[in-house]
Amino acid sequence: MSELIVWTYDWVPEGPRSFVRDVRLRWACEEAGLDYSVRTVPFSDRGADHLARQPFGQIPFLSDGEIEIFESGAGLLHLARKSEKLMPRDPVGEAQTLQWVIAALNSIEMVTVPWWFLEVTGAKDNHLAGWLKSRLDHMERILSEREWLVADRFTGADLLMADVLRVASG
Ligand SMILES: N[C@@H](CCC(=O)N[C@@H](CS)C(=O)NCC(=O)O)C(=O)O
Repeated sequence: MSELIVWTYDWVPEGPRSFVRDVRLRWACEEAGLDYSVRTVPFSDRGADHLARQPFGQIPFLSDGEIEIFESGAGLLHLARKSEKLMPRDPVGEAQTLQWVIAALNSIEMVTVPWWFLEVTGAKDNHLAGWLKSRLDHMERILSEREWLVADRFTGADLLMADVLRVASG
C-alpha cells in the first residue's frame, strides 16, 4: 500500500469546488506515476488533529510515512524530489524549477488571491485589477517566447503556475 496520502476536506462550498489546492498534489502524483491515496478531514470541524498537521486548519497536506508536510508548494517540491518528471536533476533545471514554483506562489498567487477575494465579495471597482494585469502581462510575454517554464519540458513549475492562473472571477 502507498505511503503517500494527499489530505483534503470531506466537503467544500460550491464556489471553490474544482479549485481546491489538493489538485496540485494529486496532479503531481499522477504526472510522476506515484502511488498515492486521498483522505479527508472534516471541513466543518477542524480539530486538534487537523491543526497539528496544518496549523491554519487548511488543506492540502501530505503524509509520506513519518513525514507530514503542509503548504501545497512544499508538498509539490517534496513530490518533485521523488520524480525527475516534476523536477530535472541537473542543478540549473532544479534551481529554475524551485524559482518558478516560488514565483507561482509569491508573485502570481499573492496577487490573484486578493483580487479574487474582492471579486467574490462583490467589490464594485476591483482596485487590484491593474496589479493583476501587470503580472499577467509579464507571464504572457514569458510564455509567448517558450512553451514550458523550465528545461523545455513539463515540470512541477508548469503544474503550479497553471493552477494559480486558473483563478476564477466571481
Ligand atoms: N498557502 C496554502 C493555502 C491553502 C488554502 O488556502 N487552502 C484552502 C483550500 S484550497 C483552505 O483550506 N481554505 C479554508 C480556510 O482557509 O480556512 C497552500 O498553498 O497550501
